[in-house]
Amino acid sequence: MKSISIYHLPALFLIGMIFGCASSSHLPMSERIRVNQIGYYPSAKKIAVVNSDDATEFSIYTSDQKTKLFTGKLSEPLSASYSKKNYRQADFTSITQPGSYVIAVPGVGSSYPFEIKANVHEEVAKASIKAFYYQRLSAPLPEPYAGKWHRPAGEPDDSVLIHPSAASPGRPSGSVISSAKGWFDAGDYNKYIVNSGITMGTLLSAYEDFPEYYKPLKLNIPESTNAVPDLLDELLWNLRWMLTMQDKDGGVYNKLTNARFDGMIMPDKATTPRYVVQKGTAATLDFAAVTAQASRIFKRYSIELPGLSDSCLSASRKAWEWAVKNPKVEYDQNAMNKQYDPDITTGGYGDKDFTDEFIWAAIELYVTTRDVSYYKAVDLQPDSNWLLPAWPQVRLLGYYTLLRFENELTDFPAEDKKSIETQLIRFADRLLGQKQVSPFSSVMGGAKKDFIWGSNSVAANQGIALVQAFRITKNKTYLNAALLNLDYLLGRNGTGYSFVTGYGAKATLHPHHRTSIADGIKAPVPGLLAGGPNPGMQDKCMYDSSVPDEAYSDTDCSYASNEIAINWNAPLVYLTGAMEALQQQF
Ligand code: G3I
Ligand code: 9MR
Repeated sequence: MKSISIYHLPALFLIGMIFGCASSSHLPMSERIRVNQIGYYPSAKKIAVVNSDDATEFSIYTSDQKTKLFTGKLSEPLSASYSKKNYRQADFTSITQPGSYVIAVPGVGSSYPFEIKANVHEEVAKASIKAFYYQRLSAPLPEPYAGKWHRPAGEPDDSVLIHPSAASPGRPSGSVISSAKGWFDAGDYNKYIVNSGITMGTLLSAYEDFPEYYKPLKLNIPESTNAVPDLLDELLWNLRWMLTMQDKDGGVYNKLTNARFDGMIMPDKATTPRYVVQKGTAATLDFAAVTAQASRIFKRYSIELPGLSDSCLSASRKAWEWAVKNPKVEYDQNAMNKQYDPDITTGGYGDKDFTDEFIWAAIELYVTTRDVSYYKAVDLQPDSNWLLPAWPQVRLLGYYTLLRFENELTDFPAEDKKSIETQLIRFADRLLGQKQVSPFSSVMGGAKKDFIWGSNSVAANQGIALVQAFRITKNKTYLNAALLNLDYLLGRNGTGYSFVTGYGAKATLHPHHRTSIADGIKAPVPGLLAGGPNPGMQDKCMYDSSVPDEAYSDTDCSYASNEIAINWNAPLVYLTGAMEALQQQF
């Protein structure tokens, strides 16, 4: 890649301020200039990309386009890996002066406005957590907390039917349990343990990695006045639900669901019968991991939440024991439907391989209890094939935990520690390697396989892996790359959208999210991360492009590219929180 030259900025800035440079004559906004639409930290890397064959120059103006601060040279054209369009980079890292700006490119137009300032991602970091509040079931969302998105309670889930697939001696088919609270999963109103597992693990890890950042963070939720940090209060809403999903024998139901997806209605209008469905090994182990991790975190809050930590730990142990006795119970929805009625056609989250879930649960139990028998119960590193966390792939969550506590774990063998650290660095270096091929300068998009259903969670989870590598090496290359992936999510990408509802001049407006569709309010519920480009286009909706990094449809039809989901928002929470917490390092 050719180096990008910029004029001597401080001098130019000074000249601009003294003489007040000419206005750009208000170039029209052009979506061909891609920026992080929220903004940049003063001392961080700042890149925009411009889709142009022939432009050579760019200028930075104040966002009213009245004052030009400087002019710089665009890079040579870089051909995008999939669309083959020409993009040129504008590197304006040297601008450190806080303010609100646009980039203007003659013949192209001006960019969406963005800011340069400290704490620039604070609002989006908070909104990404508050988004979970908007997903709460079983309680109304009053206006003081929910603003214009206030609404009545959805699904009380206080009398949920035991589906025949879930019948057990104490709980025959058709009997009723209470399984209230929780977040609804995504655009649909169902609650799935497997997907809650990675979501909760990611949120709890954000807290464990950055407690000093999260402790004072206020989200304006009903619990904001208590002594528990708001992030923990919010995830407690889902934890309380998860705890109800364990049968008396320790096994955990895969999901709480209606038989089929609701129409596009508000949650209080969704009143069809709800079932808990079949226990399974993946759900039970994910539950064991989450409750073990929650137990050690909530131990510090035993005055505010008496007994919670102990209940979590005993639930976790029981779940582990069930899974050891039932190590291969797959959730195969089609097979289940052949055997039982009614048929269940909502999300499957059907995983077939439980190796990673065993490793994650064993590690969380070991770290919480310091009982080395959990650690020894699994082959910790069955292979060196590291895969980014995703709902069917949770092994890395366990490794992150081991590294987080490595200095406190007296029984953690030095060779295991060394080998996990080495593998993590190798993994992060592989991610950095992909970055070279993307004109967007992000690791995200460097490989075609990044563009799966929920690809934006790939970008966020890559960011987390890079933050983990930074934590153990203190090498800022990883941290810088993590921030560039956040830039990707907030607008510097092949589509030009900021994928977080409510944040960015051109942000996702029409997510496949029943509440946003049915509430009669123009603006979608804020802080939600859209799934993102997915050339699979399984929803058969209208897409502007089928190119991997452009195959995105901002229509509420598009569940394959424009749904939202808790397991996608959680890594956004982590990544935005980490960038805010670590911003002094840039
Ligand atoms: O398992 C194969 C793997 O072997 C292969 O290498 C890979 C290649 O792409 O595909 C893997 O399967 C994919 C699977 O996710 C696991 O990643 C499927 O192609 C893909 O269609 C599937 O997408 C899932 C989608 O449901 C459809 O089942 C998404 O991950 C998952 O996030 C999404 O979840 C839905 C819930 O079911 C219902 N609630 C909304 C939620 C979000 O859309
Ligand atoms: O709304 C559903 C969404 O939450 C799921 O992720 C998606 C895939 O399972 O399915 C959506 O529901 C659609 C169904 O699968 C097919 N008929 C249209 C439904 C709503 O668009």
